[in-house]
Amino acid sequence: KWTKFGVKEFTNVEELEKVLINHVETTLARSMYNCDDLAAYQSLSVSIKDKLTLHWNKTQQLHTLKDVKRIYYLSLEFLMGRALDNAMINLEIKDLARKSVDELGFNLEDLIVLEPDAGLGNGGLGRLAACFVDSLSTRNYPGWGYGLRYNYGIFAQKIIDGYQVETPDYWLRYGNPWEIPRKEIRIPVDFYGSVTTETDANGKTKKVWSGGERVLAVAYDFPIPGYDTTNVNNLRLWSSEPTTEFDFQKFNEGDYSNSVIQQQRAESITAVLYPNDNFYQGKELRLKQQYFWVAASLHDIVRRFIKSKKAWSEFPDMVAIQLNDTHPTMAIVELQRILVDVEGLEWDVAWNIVTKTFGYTNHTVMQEALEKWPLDLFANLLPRHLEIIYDINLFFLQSVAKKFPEERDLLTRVSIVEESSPKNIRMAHLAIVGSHKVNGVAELHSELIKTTIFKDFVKIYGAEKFTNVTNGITPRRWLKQANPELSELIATKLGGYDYLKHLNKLKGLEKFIDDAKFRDQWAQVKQDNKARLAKLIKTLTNIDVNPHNLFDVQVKRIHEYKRQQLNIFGVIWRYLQIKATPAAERAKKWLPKVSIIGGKAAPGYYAAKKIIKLVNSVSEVVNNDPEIGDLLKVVFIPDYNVSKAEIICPASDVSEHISTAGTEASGTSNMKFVLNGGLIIGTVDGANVEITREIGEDQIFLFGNLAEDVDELRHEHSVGKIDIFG
Ligand code: DL6
Repeated sequence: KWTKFGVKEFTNVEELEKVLINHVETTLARSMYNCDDLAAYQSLSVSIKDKLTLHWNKTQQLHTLKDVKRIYYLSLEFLMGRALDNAMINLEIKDLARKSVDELGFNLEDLIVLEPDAGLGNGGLGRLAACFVDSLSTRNYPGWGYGLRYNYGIFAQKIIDGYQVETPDYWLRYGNPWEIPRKEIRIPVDFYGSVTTETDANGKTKKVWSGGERVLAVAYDFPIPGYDTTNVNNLRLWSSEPTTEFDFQKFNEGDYSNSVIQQQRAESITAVLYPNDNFYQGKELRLKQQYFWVAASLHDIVRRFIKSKKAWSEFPDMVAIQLNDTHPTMAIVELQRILVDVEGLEWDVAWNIVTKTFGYTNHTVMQEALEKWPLDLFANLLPRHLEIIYDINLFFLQSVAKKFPEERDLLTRVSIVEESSPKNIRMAHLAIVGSHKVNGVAELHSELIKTTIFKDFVKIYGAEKFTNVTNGITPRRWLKQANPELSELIATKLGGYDYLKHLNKLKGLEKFIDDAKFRDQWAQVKQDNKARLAKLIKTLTNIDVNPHNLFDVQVKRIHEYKRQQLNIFGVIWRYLQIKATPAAERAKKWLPKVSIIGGKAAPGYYAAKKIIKLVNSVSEVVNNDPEIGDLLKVVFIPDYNVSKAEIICPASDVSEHISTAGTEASGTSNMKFVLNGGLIIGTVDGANVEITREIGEDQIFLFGNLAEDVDELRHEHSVGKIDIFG
C-alpha cells in the first residue's frame, strides 16, 4: 500500500516554500512570525536534506539491487566545511532556494554564513577526504566514507597580543541539520581484556578474546550529493556511547560521582579531534579512537557483505577499502581477526582476502609524522590484535628471509615490530604488508617514497606495488561555490558547466587569450574577489587593505617545513628596502603589496606558534609605519578554515607554496589558487611539479633547490662547509 503514497520532493519555488514553512512550524516548533535567520537556515537545510535523503534511499537501493562493488574510504579526518551552499550547488537548486527564502523575507547569503564549518580535520589530509567523497558521488561511484563524529572539531584560533590562543569548537551547539542519527545502529567495540585458547569438538583450537571494556559505536549518516547526478553517497561517522547509562550499583550505594565514570570514559573516545598535522603524538586515547572507528566500520562493511550471501572468496570483488594514511591500519588486522577468529577461515585464505581488499595512501615522508605505537600500549589495549600482528610479521619476515637469505639487516629494517627500546609497531610497514597497492599523492612524492622510506619494500614486492595518484580538489566547491562570477564567465565561453566535471575542458579557454573583453571581464572578477577579501580582512583584523594592490597569500597549516618563516623574512627584507629607498623614489620602485598569511599551529608546536607571533609583530610594525603607507601591508588572518579559504583562494594575485623541496607530499591549496586564476610562487615540490607541467614553466614562479640536492646541502651545513652567515 505504501508505494502508492510515494514521498514527493520539492521541484519548484512554491513547493520549497511550503516544505520550509512546514519544517519551521513542525520540526523546529516555531511560528513563522518568530522565525529568525537561524531558524530559516535550519529549516532550509532540513528541507534540502530531505530531498537528498530521498535520493540517498534510491541510490542505496539501486546499489543493493545491482549488487555493485563498493569503495570504502577510511579517514580519521573529513574537513567538510559548510554543507548548505555545497548541496544547493550540487543539486543545482541555488536560484530556486534563493527565490523561496526571498519570498519568505530572508536573504540566502545571510543564511549560508550561519552554518558552522564541520571542521573534522586538520588540513590537507582531511580536506582531501572531503573532496574525494564529493567526487565519488559526482562520478556515480558507490563510495562510502567512514570516520568519527567528533563533538569538538579543530579548535578555533584567536589571536591575542599576537599569539595564537585555542578555543574549543563546539560545532554541534545548535544541532546539525545535515546528519541522520541512526541510533539503532549500535555496534559493540571491545578494548583491553585477555586472550584464551579454546578447543572445539573437532579438536580445532581457536583464540578467544574476552573481558575488558565495551563501548558502543552509534552511526550518524551524512548524505553526500554529487553534481549533476542523483547519486547520493553516504559518509558514516561514528559516535561513542556507553553500553549502560551509568553504574546502577554505585548509584544506589550513593557513589554518585563515580557512577558516571564509565559513561564519561566511553564518550571521551569521540569527544575531540587531535589537532596535529603531519605529527605523530602516541597517546592511548588516539589509539582507542583508531580502533573504535575501524572496528565499527569493518563490522558494518562485513555485515553488508554477509547479507549478499556470497562466498568469502568474493569479498575483494565486492569490497575495496582505501586507507587514508596509516591511521586506519588496524582495519587490516581487524579483518584478519574477523575472518580467522569469528568466521573460522584458514589463516592463508583469510590473508589472501585481506591483502586483495586494502589499498594504502601515504601522505608524508617526514619521520615525525610516521606512526609507531609502543608495543606495551598495544598489548594492553588490544591483546588479540597484537598476537595477529606478530603472526603477520612472522610470515612476512619468513617470506623475505626466503627470498633474500643473505640479508639479515633487511629483516630488521622491514620488520613490523621495531626492535627498539621500548619496542614499537611500525604502522606504515603493517599497511604496506597488508595492502595490494601503496600510493603517494603526487609524482615527486610517489617517487620519493620508493627511494627513501619504503625503498626496502620496493626490493621485496617490486615497483608495481607502488603507484602514484596525484591529489585533486573538487571544482564544484573550489570554483563554482567559491567563485561564482568566474565560473559563470567560464561557462559563457565554454557553453555550459560541463567543465566542472571534466576540468580538462578548461583548455577551451585558450582560444580567448587575445579576447580583450574576456580578459577585462576576468580581471574584473579578480578585482571583485579581492574587494570581498579586503572586507573580510577589515572585519576580522580591522586592517584596511587596498584591493588594487597586489595580494600575496600563504594560507595553510603553520609548519617549519612549509616555511612561513621564509615568507615573513622576505616581508621584513622588503620593508627595510622600502625604508632605505629615498621617499621620492619609493612609489616608482616598489609595487604596493599586501602580504596575507593565515593558518593554525598545533597547540603543542612551539616553533609554529612563534612564527605566528612573528607575523603579527611584523604586521604591527609595518602597518603602523607612516613612511610605508600603502606600499606594504601585512595581515595575519585568524582562524583559517574551509569557509574562509573559499573567500581567500579566489582573491590572490600570487600565492606561496614554498616548502623545502621533498617535504610537501602534494599540497592542495596550490590547486585551489591556480584554479581561480592566481599565480604561484613555489618550490619544485609536491604537486607544484604537475601544475607546472600543465600550465607551462612560464606561468609559475619556481625557485629554490631541488629535492635531490637538499640532503647534500643539509649535510654540507651540518659539517660546516657552508657558512650561512658568510
Ligand atoms: O595528501 C593530502 C595532504 C598533502 O597534500 C600534504 O602535502 C601533506 O602534508 C598531507 N599529509 C598529512 C600527513 N599527516 N599525517 N598524518 O597530513 O596530506
